Amino acid sequence: MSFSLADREDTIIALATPQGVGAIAVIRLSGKDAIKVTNEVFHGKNLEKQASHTIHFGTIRDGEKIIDEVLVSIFIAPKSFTKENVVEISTHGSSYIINQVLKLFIRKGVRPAKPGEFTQRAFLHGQFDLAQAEAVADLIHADSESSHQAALSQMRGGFSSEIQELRNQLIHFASMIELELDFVEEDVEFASRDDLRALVERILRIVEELILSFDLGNVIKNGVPTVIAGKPNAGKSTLLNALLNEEKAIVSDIAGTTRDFIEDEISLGGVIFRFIDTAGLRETTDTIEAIGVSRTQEKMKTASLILYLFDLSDTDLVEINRDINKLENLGVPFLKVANKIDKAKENIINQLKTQHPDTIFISAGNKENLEGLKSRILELVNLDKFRTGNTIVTNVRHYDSLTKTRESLLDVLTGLDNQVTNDFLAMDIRRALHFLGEITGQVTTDDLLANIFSKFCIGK
Ligand SMILES: Nc1nc2c(ncn2[C@@H]2O[C@H](COP(=O)(O)OP(=O)(O)OP(=O)(O)O)[C@@H](O)[C@H]2O)c(=O)[nH]1
Ligand SMILES: [Mg+2]
Repeated sequence: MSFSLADREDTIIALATPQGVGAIAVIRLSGKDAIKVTNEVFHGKNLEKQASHTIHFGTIRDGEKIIDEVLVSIFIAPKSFTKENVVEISTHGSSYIINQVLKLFIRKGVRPAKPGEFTQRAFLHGQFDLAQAEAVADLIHADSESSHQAALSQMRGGFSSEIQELRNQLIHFASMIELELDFVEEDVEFASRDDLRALVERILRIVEELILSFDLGNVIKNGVPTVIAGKPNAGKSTLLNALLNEEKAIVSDIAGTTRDFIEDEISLGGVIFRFIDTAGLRETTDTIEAIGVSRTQEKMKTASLILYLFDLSDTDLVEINRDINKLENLGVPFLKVANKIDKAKENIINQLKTQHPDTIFISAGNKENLEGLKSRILELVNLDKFRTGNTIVTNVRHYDSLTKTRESLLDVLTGLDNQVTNDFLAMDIRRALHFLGEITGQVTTDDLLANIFSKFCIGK
C-alpha cells in the first residue's frame, strides 16, 4: 500500500478504541475539515468558534435523527498529535452507534483512515522521527514492564538523538572532504584524517553496542528463552506446569513422556520468560523419542538460560557431575535444580551441598521452593541490563540499518589505512550517513514509509 500526496489532503476518520462493545468508544478525525464537518452534524455549541483543547457536550444527528449523545474534543492545528485539526468524538460504545457515526461522516466526504495513517501524518509533519513512530507501535503492543520501558524510552527520543548527533558530526567531515575535492590542485587538507579516524571509531563503538543490544531487545519483546532439560522422569513437565500454574504438559511416571517442545510464557519481575519443556535426555532406541532428544540438544544451544533438572530419588552424583560438565562446555548459563526433595535421601543432599553449593532444592510436585527458584532465575539473567536507561534496539529495520552502517564505517577505516583517494573516502562516508539517516527517517523512501506504517492497525 502506498500513500499519494493527494491522500494527505483528505480528512480521515477511524475508530480509535478497540472494536467491540465497550462503555465508551472514541472516533477520531484528522485533517483540515475535521472541525468543520463535525460541526455540521453536531448539535450543541458552534464547534468552529471554540478554543483548542476543549471538550463539548451535544448530540450527533443524521438530519433530524439523533444518533447519540456525545462529548467532542477539539484540537486545532498544529497543537495536536497529527499537527492537523483533530476531533475526538466519545460516543457510547455500541457497534451500531459507531457504524452510524462513521457512515454519516463518510457520506460527508471524510475518508476512512488507512492503517497507521494518523501516526504517519504525525511523522510527516515532524511530530517525531521514524524510530519514534515505530516505538509508538511497539508501545501499543508492549505487554510487559520491560518491553514497555524500552518502547517508552525510544519514543521519547533517547535513541534517535544519539544517532542524530553522531550523524551531524560525520556530515561535517563528509563536507570537508568533499570541499577538498574542489581544491585538488592545491593539495590542501581541511579534514584532519586523525580526527576523522577517531570519530569513525567512536561511532563504530556505539553502533556495535546498539547492534549487541538488539539481542537483548529481542529478548525483551519475545521473552527470555528458558529450556528445562534433564533425564526422563526428572519432573520437567511437572515443573513447567507448576511455574505456569496450569496443566499444560502431560505428566506421567513413564520415562519418555514428553517428545516435543511444550512452551509458554510467564512474567517474572516484569520480564517475560518463555519456558520450554523438552524431551528427557537419554540414549534411546525409540526413533521418535530420539528425534525429540536431538531437538532438545539443539534448543539448549539457543537458549538464554537452561534449568538443569535432576531427580534426587533416582540420580547419583557421578551422573550429575557428568551432565554439569557437558553444560559447562555448552556455554549457556544454567541453574542446577534438584527435584523431588520430598523423596530424597539425606546423604545425596549433603553431598550436593558440599560439591555444588549453588544447587536449588525444590519439589515440583508439591510446589515447594518455587519462589526460591524464580528469584535465582531473575538473578541470573541480570535484570539490571533490562532496567537501565540504556538504549535498546528492538526493531529489525534499525538492526539492519545499523549493520549496514557498521560495514560502511569499516570501509571508511580501511580506506584511511590504504590512503584511498578523497572521492572514495567521501563515498563511503556518504553511505554510512545514508544508513544512519534511515534509522531516524532523515533518509526515507516511499516504499520504506508505506512498509512501516502499514504495520500499524487502523485508527493508530
Ligand atoms: N515425589 C515427587 N514426584 C514428582 C515430583 N515432581 C514430579 N514428580 C513425578 O515424577 C514423574 C515424572 O514427571 P514428569 O514431569 O512427567 O517428568 P519429565 O521430566 O517431564 O519426564 P519425560 O517427559 O518423560 O522426560 C511423575 O510421576 C511426577 O508425578 C516431586 O517433586 N516429587
Ligand atoms: Mg515431560
